[in-house]
Amino acid sequence: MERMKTALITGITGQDGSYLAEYLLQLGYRVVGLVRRSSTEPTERIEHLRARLELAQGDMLDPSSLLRVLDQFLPDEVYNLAAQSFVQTSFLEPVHTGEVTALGVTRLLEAVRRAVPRARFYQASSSEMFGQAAASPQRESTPFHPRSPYGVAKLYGHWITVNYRESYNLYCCSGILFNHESPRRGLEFVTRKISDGVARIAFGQADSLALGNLDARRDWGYAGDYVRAMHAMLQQKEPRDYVVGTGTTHSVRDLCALAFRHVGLDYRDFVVVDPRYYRPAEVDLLQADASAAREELGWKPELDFAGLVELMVDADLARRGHGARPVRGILPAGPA
Ligand code: NAP
Ligand code: G4F
Repeated sequence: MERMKTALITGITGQDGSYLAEYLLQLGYRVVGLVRRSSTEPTERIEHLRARLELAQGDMLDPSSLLRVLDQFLPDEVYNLAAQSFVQTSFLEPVHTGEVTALGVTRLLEAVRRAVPRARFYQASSSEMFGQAAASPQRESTPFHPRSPYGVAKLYGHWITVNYRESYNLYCCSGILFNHESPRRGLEFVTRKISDGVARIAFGQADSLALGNLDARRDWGYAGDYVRAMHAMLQQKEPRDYVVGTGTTHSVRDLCALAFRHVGLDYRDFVVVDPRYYRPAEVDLLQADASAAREELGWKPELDFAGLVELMVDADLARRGHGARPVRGILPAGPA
């Protein structure tokens, strides 16, 4: 019988960490999650998995904690999902973002190199690294031009991963993932802000929704689909980096139109543009060319954009409405 593999996930309390933990448990892995100390319980997204997970305290800012956890659990696979991941915050906290999202990767790679050099390592790189992209769609060879401290920090994390692969012959991969969303997405990101806003407006808990740049375009997919690609990258013969995305692009305005239409409302009656949500430098357009992931990993997304938006709005309607009747619009057939 094959030995049960151990996976360590940093960022297990985040959106992707929760879906990846679910997926790896389903595949029969022993799953260990790195969790940092907090004055409140940050484990809401993994509550349903708690009995099947092992959690270890550690922080991407503290190298000794990373080494201790690797020494203790000796993982076969390490998924580095921990980051200060919100672009807007990176303009307010550029140094902290660099410490966690950039240097945190080196701290973890050094610990891997010392404690478990044969472990396979996944780095959560981002389409934000393309930023003001020179070409569309973006593939692995498209030049990078990040437009935020977050994008710059991710680019450092990306290259240090490549460097450890080339310098020390570690099995390290970067997944350059385009935006992926779900009902577990943080409320500050635009998709979830909109799905939650629609639910609050439908139930009379708000009268409007303030947003920033409605013309920005993103390649939005479903987080549950993307964690399959992370795992597949660590099962190849040779390590390499892959772009992962749907290949379709939509504006924030398209997203609003679809989300409000799902409950029979017109977004133009509720959405107001508030310059507070503009960014000092914007990424106008992202669109993935994920041909390599499709061909070499056999990866493809299952849920399309409309399905994703409906899933998210339905989840927020159920969460906000508790089965009540909306005061505006209609309740779609989906949620009870
Ligand atoms: P997320 O929901 O914001 O989760 C981030 C995770 O990092 C949380 O578990 C957080 O812990 C943890 N973390 C933050 N600072 C830490 C520290 N100092 N030490 C240890 N853990 C720390 O992000 P996500 O959407 O799941 O994304 C996962 C990763 O993929 C991130 O690296 C993100 O930058 C990258 N990425 C995301 C997307 C996307 O569209 N979602 C696209 C490309 C790349 P707490 O719960 O304690 O805050
Ligand atoms: O949802 P967002 O905040 O995501 P963003 O900046 O694209 O970053 C996300 O995706 C990256 C992958 O490309 C990840 F690496 C990163 O960790 C994160 O998960 O904003 C999307 C777009 C932006 O152009 C923003 O300006 O929506 C625009 N937007 C317009 N109004 C808004 C708002 N964004 C937010 N968060 N809030 C608004 O009110």
